[in-house]
Amino acid sequence: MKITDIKIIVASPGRNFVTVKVYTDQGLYGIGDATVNGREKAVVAYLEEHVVPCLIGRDPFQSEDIWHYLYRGAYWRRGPITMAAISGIDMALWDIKAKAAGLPLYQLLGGKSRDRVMVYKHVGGSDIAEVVEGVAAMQEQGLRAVRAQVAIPGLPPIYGTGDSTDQAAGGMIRPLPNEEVWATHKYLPLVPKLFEKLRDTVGWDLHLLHDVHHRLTPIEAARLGRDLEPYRLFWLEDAIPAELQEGFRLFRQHTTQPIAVGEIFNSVYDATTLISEQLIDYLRVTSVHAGGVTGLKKMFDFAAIYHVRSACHGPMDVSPVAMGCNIHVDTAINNFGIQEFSGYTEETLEMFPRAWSYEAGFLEAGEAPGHGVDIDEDVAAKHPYSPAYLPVARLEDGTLTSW
Ligand code: CS2
Ligand code: MG
Repeated sequence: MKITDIKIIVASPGRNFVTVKVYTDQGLYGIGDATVNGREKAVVAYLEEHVVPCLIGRDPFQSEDIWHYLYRGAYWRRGPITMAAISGIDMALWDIKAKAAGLPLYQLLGGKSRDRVMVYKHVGGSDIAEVVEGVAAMQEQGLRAVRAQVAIPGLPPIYGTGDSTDQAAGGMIRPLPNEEVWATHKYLPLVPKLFEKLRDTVGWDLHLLHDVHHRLTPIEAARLGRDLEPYRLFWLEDAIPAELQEGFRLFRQHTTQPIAVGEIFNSVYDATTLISEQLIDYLRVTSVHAGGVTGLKKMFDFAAIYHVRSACHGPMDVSPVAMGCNIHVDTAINNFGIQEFSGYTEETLEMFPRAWSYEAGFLEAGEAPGHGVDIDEDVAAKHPYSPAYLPVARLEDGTLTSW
């Protein structure tokens, strides 16, 4: 079999998605996701100018060799743009291989280690009462795990704190990023109050999670971890900037709160210290940003040696194609932890016909050959690309800060 053409489709059914379609001389094609939120066109150029011309005529079954050809062969390794491009191609190649075998992708990755995968969804609100109500409603819908975020009194609405303005567009700002204000001293005392109220209301069976969006220093994160210990969170996510692997030593030594990180990682080298020193419990890499199915498998197998479990990033900017690949990997590996699933707009679901399904807190991969997700190009054509960005955060005195 030979690759004959590769098409890159950019569309915005509510969010911008970059989708790769790899064609072969046998009539089979494969689909991949190569979306980098807010930097979509950079991946398109990388693929069209530098990747596609090198792959025409190659054997699509050689996914491992093509992965290394694009990774090592480029000389310029790693980075979100390079790795999203590799991810998109890699997903499409695994899709072709599994379709040719007539098998769902998870069968090529070792078969089923579980029938369905546990997910967590998001609840936010402008005050504690609203969040508690939302989490209780999720529990009633059968969710086993919920991420809870609350707006911070005294600050204007800010991304990821749970204010309703944040939920509407998934936090994306058009056409250019706005600037938001962050104040750690207003946030730190609030979060334990939220989880105290949540435990009083929803009890101890439901898994509760919280995302800090990289906003604390290691010692601030240590304090938050300690203050949250009575409420036994499933995890505390992205408490400190993810690139400071050594900072997790300080954080880890002060709290028994399980720690999750990795949604911005694109290579195992981002996490070798974190994993080998057992500074984290959950690795949040996802197929679209960490090198596709091949990248995820390598990273989760390495993590398994140190008892670190998987927790693929799955917000709405991870397209249903990457979600499909995540679910197949989640189904096959032994060290699965949990899968994030924040849901999609109706238009997005219409644009990506799929075999995976969600029901009452669990996702199932489905039995269609390949990863089971396709793209409806007629629907895509109705939703042209529209620039959108995540916000930028500043401290109250104007200093630019992480989020
Ligand atoms: C978040 C994401 O899902 C999460 O845990 O941190 O929504 C993240 O903010 C976006 O993926 C950024 O594009
Ligand atoms: Mg996150």
